[in-house]
Amino acid sequence: MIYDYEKKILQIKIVYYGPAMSGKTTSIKYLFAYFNKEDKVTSIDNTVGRTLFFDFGVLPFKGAEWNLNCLVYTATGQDFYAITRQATLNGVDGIIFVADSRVQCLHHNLRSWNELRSLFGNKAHTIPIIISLNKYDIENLTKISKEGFLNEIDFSSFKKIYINKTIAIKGQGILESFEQLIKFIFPQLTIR
Ligand SMILES: Nc1nc2c(ncn2[C@@H]2O[C@H](COP(=O)(O)OP(=O)(O)OP(=O)(O)O)[C@@H](O)[C@H]2O)c(=O)[nH]1
Ligand SMILES: [Mg+2]
Repeated sequence: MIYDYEKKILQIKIVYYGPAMSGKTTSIKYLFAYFNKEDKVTSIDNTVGRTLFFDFGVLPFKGAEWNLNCLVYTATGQDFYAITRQATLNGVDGIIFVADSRVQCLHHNLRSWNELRSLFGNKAHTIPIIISLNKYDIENLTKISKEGFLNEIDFSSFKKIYINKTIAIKGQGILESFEQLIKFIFPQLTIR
């Protein structure tokens, strides 16, 4: 978090993290489109749209006295670029962990979750985290339930954690997750 007292701007950093192909880029694109800022997302990706390094954009919000700039990133899920994930997490204020809710993806989700935890050490328990069980629209396949995932991660040791089912391709739950994360970071603030 960075305070610019002269310009009265508060800057925070939010990172969408999670295993490859879980829907991080789709989520951030929906979020920016919702705030009419779809042209403000810069993606460093390959020719088939897989994230190479990160996606990045700034969402500005006006407050009565101070303005808020949310720097939003996605980390690449591909392991070939794993080294970039640590850099993307530098100075982060809140995480949206995008999991693939299909039961066969549980192992991948947990591997990514454990990596995130190890990159943070003890700080992992105090940083605000939203878990997004994404791709909940996919039919005919067993899904990971909210309770099921929370039981896998010893969630009671986390201070600010919230879990939500999402469908990023339709934008379902994306705003709710973002708003909940902002609430964790600034309990007094309502964003517009
Ligand atoms: N059915 C369904 N497909 C989704 C959903 N969200 C994302 N997808 C699809 O899943 C694929 C991967 O989505 P991305 O947003 O590129 O995933 P990512 O997490 O950014 O992937 P990496 O950058 O490679 O780590 C794309 O084909 C998306 O259209 C969802 O909620 N439901
Ligand atoms: Mg991506």
